[in-house]
Amino acid sequence: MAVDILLGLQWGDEGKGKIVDVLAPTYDIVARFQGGPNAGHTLEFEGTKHVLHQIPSGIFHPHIQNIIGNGVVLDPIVFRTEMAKLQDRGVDASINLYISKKASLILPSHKVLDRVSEEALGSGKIGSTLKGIGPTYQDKIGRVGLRVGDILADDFKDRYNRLVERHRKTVEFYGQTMDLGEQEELFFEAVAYLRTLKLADTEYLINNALQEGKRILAEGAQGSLLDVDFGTYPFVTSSTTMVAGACTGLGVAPKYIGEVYGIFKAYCTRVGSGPFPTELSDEVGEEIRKAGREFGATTGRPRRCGWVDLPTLKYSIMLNGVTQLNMMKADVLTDFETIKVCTHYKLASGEITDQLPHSLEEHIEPIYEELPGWRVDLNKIESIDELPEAFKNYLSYIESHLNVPITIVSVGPDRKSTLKRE
Ligand code: 2SA
Ligand code: MG
Repeated sequence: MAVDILLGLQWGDEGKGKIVDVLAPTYDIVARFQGGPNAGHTLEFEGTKHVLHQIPSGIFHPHIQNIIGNGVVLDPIVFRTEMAKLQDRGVDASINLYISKKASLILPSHKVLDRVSEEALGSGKIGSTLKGIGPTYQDKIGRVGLRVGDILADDFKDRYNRLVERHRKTVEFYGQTMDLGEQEELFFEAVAYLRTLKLADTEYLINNALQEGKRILAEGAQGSLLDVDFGTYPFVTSSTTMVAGACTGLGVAPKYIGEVYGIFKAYCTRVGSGPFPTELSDEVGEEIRKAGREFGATTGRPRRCGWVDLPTLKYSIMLNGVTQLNMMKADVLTDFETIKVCTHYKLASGEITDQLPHSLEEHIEPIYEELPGWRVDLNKIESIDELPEAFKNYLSYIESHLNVPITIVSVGPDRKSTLKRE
């Protein structure tokens, strides 16, 4: 009787969607607890690729109940498109999808606010996905936001108008005008569609399921280093992306938390602005980007690439209580003669440490250990025993530093390129 949690240990895009998809068949419920359309979870199977933004990655399995929890910010317009895309693939998500009445609603005006606020920050911008995430969470914490359950009230339109008026004043404060164009119409059409779905008090659904001994998987979005408290603030997203977020974002008591799967890539990427100690701004970084097809699943932005960074991984593991590690995209490093691993930082003061300083924005020199590459196309490998020695050494090296077992290794985008190591 537990809720297992799967989350990213880096800056997002670790490949969480793929692992949820692989683990999903053993669960009864898959739930999203934070974030919203800023997420892009890519799943590939039977030769096709599918990107999910707000809908949990268990949706392709008809026996699984999928829950959009109260901690999520939901954009009805994006949601409707997502549902239609699933329909095109023959998946009727309305059957096994439940949406918390307490989830926050992203209004078209939140997206305008997101853009205006980024423009005002100029070169100091966060690099947000412009999906309205920050402004919607601001309204939630400011206690003026609208929630999914509100769409059932008779005065929803009035409340909507009042909130948009507030937003209009803020936009004007920035010296801009708010033109919502056809977005408002699309929003109300999407809201009407949302009313036809299973809106629920999902905290009861989850807790009742727990009592019945059902298995629940909570699917994190973004990554631990984008957490609003512990990430590289202010270059973070506006939600709690760590384990604690699953408790508040679903209504689960900490005593029910079971396994915590920490997902990380064999290297490291980041989209948007902010510090990234092991970033490679040279041709090596470019090579990783090409080989790993590192472009944002939501915005298409090229991702910044670098070597794996053990101090940040240790930090994320510590704060999340990770019990199992999953290493993703190891196949991308096939062509490298040597692979670098950052084990420590040299801080501006000269101190050498494997702990994160207060701000990663200070000048940090990563200290690397260099390991031999494997030069074998891992993509073709179907069992753990066939893995080349050099790659096995890379795994043990990382495990010995992180003190958590790597139980899954992914060596290609497809479902079947997922090797279990237990
Ligand atoms: P936001 O939009 O307010 O949450 O942006 C704040 C920061 O959080 C980063 N962020 C992300 N980083 C990686 N992946 C994300 N999802 C998409 C994907 C991103 C994309 O899966 O590829 O397509 O570009 C994601 N969402 C938010 C963002 O870059 C800001 O640094
Ligand atoms: Mg992603």
